[in-house]
Amino acid sequence: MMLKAIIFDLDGVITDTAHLHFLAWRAVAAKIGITIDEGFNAGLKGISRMDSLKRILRHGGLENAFSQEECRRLALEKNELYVQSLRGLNSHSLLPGIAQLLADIRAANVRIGLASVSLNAPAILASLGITHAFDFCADASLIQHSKPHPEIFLTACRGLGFCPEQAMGIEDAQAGVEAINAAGMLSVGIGDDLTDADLQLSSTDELTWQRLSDFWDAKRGPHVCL
Ligand code: B16
Ligand code: MG
Repeated sequence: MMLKAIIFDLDGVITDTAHLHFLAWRAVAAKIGITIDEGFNAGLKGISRMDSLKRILRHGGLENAFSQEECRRLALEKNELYVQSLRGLNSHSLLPGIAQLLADIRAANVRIGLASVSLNAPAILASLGITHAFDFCADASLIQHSKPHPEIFLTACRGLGFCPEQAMGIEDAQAGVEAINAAGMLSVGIGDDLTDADLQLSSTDELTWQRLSDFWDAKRGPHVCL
C-alpha cells in the first residue's frame, strides 16, 4: 500500500516542550502543596491541560478540594508560566534530525500532518519557523477527547484526505502510541519504554526517511507504485 501521510506529535517529537510543561506544573503544584517529579510528569505527556491538572490533584490526594473555577484558575496559571517559557523557542529548538526528516518527507511527496492536543501548538510551530512544513494541523480546538483516544489522529488523517491505513504516526508518549494504534495507523514510538509501538526508536536522531520508508515497506508493502 502506498504511504500517503506521516503525522507528527509535537511535544517531545518535534521539540522538547515536555520539560517546560513539567516546570510549569511543578511550580503550580508546589503552591498547593503537591510535589511532582519527572517520573510522574512522563504520565502527563499527551494528556490535555485539564486532565493533567486532575491527575496532579489526585496524585496529591486533593481531587475534591477545588471548585471548577479554582481549577480553571490553576490551569490558567500553569499556562501563563508555560507560555512565558516558550519565548525561548526558535528554529534551533527542533529536536535532532527533525528538520532533515521534514524536508525528505516533502521531497518524497508524502503529506505531513500534526496531531497535538496542545492549544499552544500553532504558536509553537510559528516560533520554530515550521508552520509551512505542515499540510494540516489537528490541535485541541478541533477535538473532544485527548489521547489515548484516536480522535486527534483520525482528525489529522481526515484533514489530509487519507484513511488511517495509508498513514504513519510518530509519538513520544504512551497515550499517543495507543491513540495511533487505535486509529489503525502504523505507529513509531520515540523512547525506550514505548513497547506498544510498531517501530520503537530511542531518539529523534534515528528518525530518517530511509528508516521510515523501509519500515513501511516491510509492514504494508512498497510505499510507492512499482
Ligand atoms: P496545552 P502533544 C500535549 O501535547 C502535551 O504532551 C501535554 O503535556 C499537554 O498537557 C497538552 O499537550 C496540552 O497542552 O496546555 O499547551 O494546551 O504531546 O499532544 O503535542
Ligand atoms: Mg508528545
